[in-house]
Amino acid sequence: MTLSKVSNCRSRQSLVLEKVRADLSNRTKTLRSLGATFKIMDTNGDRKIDKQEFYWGLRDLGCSLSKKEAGILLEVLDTNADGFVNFEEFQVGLRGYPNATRQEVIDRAF
Ligand SMILES: [Ca+2]
Ligand SMILES: [Ca+2]
Repeated sequence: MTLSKVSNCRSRQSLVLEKVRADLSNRTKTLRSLGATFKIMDTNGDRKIDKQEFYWGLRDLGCSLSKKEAGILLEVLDTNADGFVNFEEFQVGLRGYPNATRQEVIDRAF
């Protein structure tokens, strides 16, 4: 029972992530558009996305998740577990790991 619950939860996480990746695919093609998307979601401009910003930001971008789903996804993306998604976590979550060249571009852009 417990085991199947855990695996259901895991597959739900990846389903939600796949949905968001698909819905945002046009916005994650280039680093520039990904950065713009991040800035749209970061409404208070502190360079990290909290739960509220994440939920409403995704809705604004046409990707409607429930608050619960948005919360699950934020936890998936929040790899350092500080409760926020920073740009690096956002980028890694939606595109995969940055290579060295991309990281340099990010360092210069932010
Ligand atoms: Ca913010
Ligand atoms: Ca984080």
